[in-house]
Amino acid sequence: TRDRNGIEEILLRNPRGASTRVSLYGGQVLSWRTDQGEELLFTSSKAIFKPPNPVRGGIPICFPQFGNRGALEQHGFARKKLWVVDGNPPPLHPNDSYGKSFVDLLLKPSEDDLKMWPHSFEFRLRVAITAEGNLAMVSRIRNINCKPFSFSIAYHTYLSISDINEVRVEGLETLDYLDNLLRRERFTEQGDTLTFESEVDRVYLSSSDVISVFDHQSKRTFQIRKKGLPDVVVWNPWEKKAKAMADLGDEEYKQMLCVDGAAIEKPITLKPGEEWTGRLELSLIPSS
Ligand code: TA6
Repeated sequence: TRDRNGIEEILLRNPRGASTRVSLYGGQVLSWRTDQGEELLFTSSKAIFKPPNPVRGGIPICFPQFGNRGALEQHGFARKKLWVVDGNPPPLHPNDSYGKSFVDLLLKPSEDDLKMWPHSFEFRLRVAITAEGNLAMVSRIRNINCKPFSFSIAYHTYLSISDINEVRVEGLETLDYLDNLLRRERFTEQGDTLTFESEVDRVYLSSSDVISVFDHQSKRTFQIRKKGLPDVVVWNPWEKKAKAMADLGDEEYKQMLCVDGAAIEKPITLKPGEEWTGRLELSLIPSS
């Protein structure tokens, strides 16, 4: 582990050298590197690593609310809280073991959080780097109190790409989506692949569990596999929005694309004692 601004970061490495780094601040994955040490996630050169700012990059966890419609601040509070390492988590499902290189983090609401969102929960996050070098994240959210609650969630995944003009996303064709740029109106994706020529801010609904992102220049193909996360957020701020964001370089929108496994359209409701599990696994498909 190491400290950045007094916040603990944990480095996970697999036998071949692939690695991921997780911060206790926000339970946020900050880095995912190949065996050769290439960084696969984007972090803004102007990211602010100082609470209570969210860190612009890696994989912030948007919980218990995605977006800015609802009682809470944009994307909820989980990404701004200090999580703790849980040395003795309840056993996970056998196919969630993900090998030996993992860390279990735990977030429980503080008194202040309960004032904002009066629901007692335990959010257990396992982050692992698998033997194959994949980045795996398993979220388990349990309702601890005496009344049901609902939440939306997204793994806000900033993929590092060479050039947004030469990226295409597959797995979203024919889906309906809510367009955040058009008052969240519902449309249907007409294209047989998604490419980018301007700002995109959409929530694709009920997608398949595998999404592929082809980065033409680097010949990299990211594969996003998810379980329990029916929706996919696709976001690129493009030039105008990027210039207006203090924690993003003016030209850096060209090197990032958010493709987030999420549950947004139909928030998840948990009865007391009930637990929800959401899984995300990112892999790099060797260039064909
Ligand atoms: O990705 C969807 C979105 O809600 C965008 O509208 C944009 O606001 C982005 O998330 C980043 O949000 P943030 O609060 O991290 O600046």
